[in-house]
Formats: sequence, C-alpha cells, structure tokens
Amino acid sequence: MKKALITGITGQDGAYLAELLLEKGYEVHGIKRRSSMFNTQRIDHIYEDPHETNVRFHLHYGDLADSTNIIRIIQEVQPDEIYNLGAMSHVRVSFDEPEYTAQVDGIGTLRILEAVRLLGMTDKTRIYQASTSELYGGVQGHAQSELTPFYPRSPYAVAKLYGYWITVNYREAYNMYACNGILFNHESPLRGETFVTRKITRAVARIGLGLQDKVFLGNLDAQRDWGHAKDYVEAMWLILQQEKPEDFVIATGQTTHIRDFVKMAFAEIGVEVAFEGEGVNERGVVVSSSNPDFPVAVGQEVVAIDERYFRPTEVDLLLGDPTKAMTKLNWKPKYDLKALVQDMVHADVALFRKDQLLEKSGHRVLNYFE
Ligand code: NDP
Ligand code: GDR
Repeated sequence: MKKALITGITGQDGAYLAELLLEKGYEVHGIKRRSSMFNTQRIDHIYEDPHETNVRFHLHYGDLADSTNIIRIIQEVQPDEIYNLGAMSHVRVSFDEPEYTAQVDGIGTLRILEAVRLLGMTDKTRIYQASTSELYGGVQGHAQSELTPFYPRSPYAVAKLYGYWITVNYREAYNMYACNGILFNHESPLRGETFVTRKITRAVARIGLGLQDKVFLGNLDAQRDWGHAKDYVEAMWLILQQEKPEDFVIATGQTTHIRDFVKMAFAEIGVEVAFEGEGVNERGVVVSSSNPDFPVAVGQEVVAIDERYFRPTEVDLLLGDPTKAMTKLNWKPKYDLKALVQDMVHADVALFRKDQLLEKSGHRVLNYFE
C-alpha cells in the first residue's frame, strides 16, 4: 500500500486530495496545526478512530515553520509521496504578514525537501510542491504557460517563487523526484470563506435567504481562470505518477471578470444583477428577481465597493495554457465555470438555510464579512 503525506490537509485542496488518495487505496497521513478550536471540519467525514484496526487515515500535529517536527514526521511515516499544500495562502493577507508568509510558504518548502534529503529518502519519496499562477503576477497580455517568465506581485507570490525554484534546484542538484504544479485559481464549496468566489456565493445565498442585504467587494476588474478543486487535485496526483519529474500548469484556459462571477452566482438563484457607476462608486443592483424561494427586491443594492479589499499591487489578469497537462498527463477538467458556480451556490444555500431556521426561532447568527 502506498503512503502519502499531505501538509495543509485541513485546507480545501488537502481535504479533496485526501479523499482521492483514500479512494485510490493509499494510506494517507496529514499534518495539522494545533489550534485552540477544532480545525478539521473539511476532513471530519473521512476521519478514522486511531483505536480501530486497519486505519488508513492518520493526522499528525506539526507546522511548516518547525523543521524538527517535519523531519520527525517524515521519518516516522516513510511516505512514498509528499504533497506540500500547507501555506499562508491568502494574497491580500500576505501584505499584512509578509515575514510569516515567507517562513511558511518559502522556507517551509525547503524544510520538506531538506528533510527528505537528510533522511536519505531521495530515491523513495516523490514531492509535489503547490506552486501558483500568482508567480506570473505582472506578466500580462497572453496566456501563461510553463515557459512564461515570472513576475510576482505580492509577498505571497514572492515566497512561492522561492518554493518553486528550490524545488527545481533540489530536483537538479540531488536528482530528486520533485515537481511543481503551477495551479491557477480553483474553487469549491470547501473554498476558504474570504477568497472572492466563496465570499460571493455565501453572500448570494444569504442575500437570497434574507439574512444579509449586500456584500462589500474590492477590485471587480480583475480576471481569473477558475476551475474546480476536485479536478485540480486529480492533476496533482497525475503529476507524481509520471516517469520523469516535471512542472505543469493546471488551468482551464478561460478567464472571467469578478463582476461576471457575481452575475452568474446571482443568476443561480433567479436574480439578475446589473452594475452601474465607476471605481469605488460602482454598485450592483437587482434588475429582476424570478424565484419566489429567494424574494430579493428589484432595485436593491446587493454589491458595494470597499477599498480595504484592494491590494497594494494587484494581479489584473490570469489565464493559463494547460496544453502540456492535457497532452502529457491526459488531464481534462470535468467542471466548467457554470457547473462550479452551481455547485458552490447550491452548497451555500443549503448551509445558510440552517441559519435561516435559527434566526426564525430567535437566535442571533453572526456572519463575518472579511
Ligand atoms: P487553504 O488556505 O484552504 O489551506 C491551507 C492549508 O495550509 C490549511 O490546511 C492550513 O491549516 C495549512 N497551513 C497554513 N499555515 C501552515 C503552517 N504554518 N504549517 C502547516 N500548515 C499550514 O489553501 P488551498 O487548499 O486553497 O491551497 C492549497 C495550496 O495550494 C496552498 O499552498 C496554496 O497556496 C496553493 N495554491 C492554491 C490555489 C487555489 O486556487 N486554491 C492555486 C494555486 C496554489 P489551517 O487549516 O490550520 O489554517
Ligand atoms: P487570489 O484569490 O488572490 O487570486 O489567490 P482571491 O479570491 O483572494 O482574489 C481573486 C481576485 O478577486 C479580487 N477581489 C477580491 N478578493 C477577495 N479575496 N475579497 C474581495 O472582497 C475581493 N474583491 C475583489 C482580488 O483583488 C483578486 O484580483 C488565490 C489563492 O488561492 C492563492 O493561494 C492562489 O495561489 C491563487 O488563487 C492562484
């Protein structure tokens, strides 16, 4: 039985990847951070009681900022594959926590590679590094591929640039099977609540159910190449199954404005939204509403701009060219953007119907707008 070790197992991708690897018959080990509250909601459905026999799912306390625990866990687990997904992954927040982001997203990657090397496991263990389309940042004007040069535009992207190159360097210097997946944005019902797609689908559900009036967003002019996380974790696995270690761009090849994602998400509940005004005065207003389950008033302002969501340096457009992955890995996404939006909006409607019931019975339900 193959063994996989996943850092960032409690995150969006970690949860889907763990599920996929368990289905494929792997023994799955994950590193979770100590937290003052439970932080395993995304993986609770695959949790196995360690007191049972034949357990295939194991969690270890650890942190990418701590070399000693990384070395100990890798030594204990002896993984065939390591997926390094752990990161401070929020671009806007990386401007507030630049040094911590460098420690975890940059040096954290080195800690994994160096642990495998020091433990003499370079022939046994394959390593996947979660690289990102944010590496392209300021490179605009054409689709971005494995050959496009990088121009990071945030402390997050700069830290990930180090992670990218140290992975390439260890592959070349020590002949390690270490690969970068350069993944473009991928979303799902498990997406963190403060990334723009999930923030929008949560707001659409809450506005439709009468729990919230409007949502405040930042730059609506940005364009992103959005796929479904379920498709993207499949690509991660494929990258580690090749004969030779290589880096791959994973993307859909389509890009969409944030504004259009908002419209698509409202359309899922039968609400048509139009945008008017410019810059910080832009607003999204309901022009028609056809579903009696979501009675939103025509003329209601449902989107407003709050400058605090703007970034000091923005990445205006991301558009990936996944040709190499489609030909060499035979990877093909199953979800298009419409199916992704549907999945997210319907999951959030189901989630917030519970809050609606609580509010109706007199309980105060808090919502954080970040
Ligand atoms: P999430 O933010 O959902 O998950 C990040 C995970 O990393 C969580 O499990 C988090 O733990 C963990 N983590 C954070 N800090 C540390 C630390 N110091 N030590 C150990 N673990 C830590 O991210 P995603 O699942 O969306 O992304 C997975 C990876 O892929 C990340 O590296 C991200 O940067 C990268 N990426 C993501 C893309 C996307 O569109 N989703 C695109 C390209 C790259 P906790 O739950 O305790 O916070
Ligand atoms: P991104 O994702 O920065 O691309 O990083 P995010 O969803 O945060 O932003 C996408 C774009 O939307 C604009 N935007 C807003 N963003 C947020 N979070 N909140 C808002 O209110 C808002 N309004 C507009 C942003 O300015 C940006 O242009 C994600 C993360 O998963 C990274 O870890 C990963 O590496 C990249 O995707 C690929």
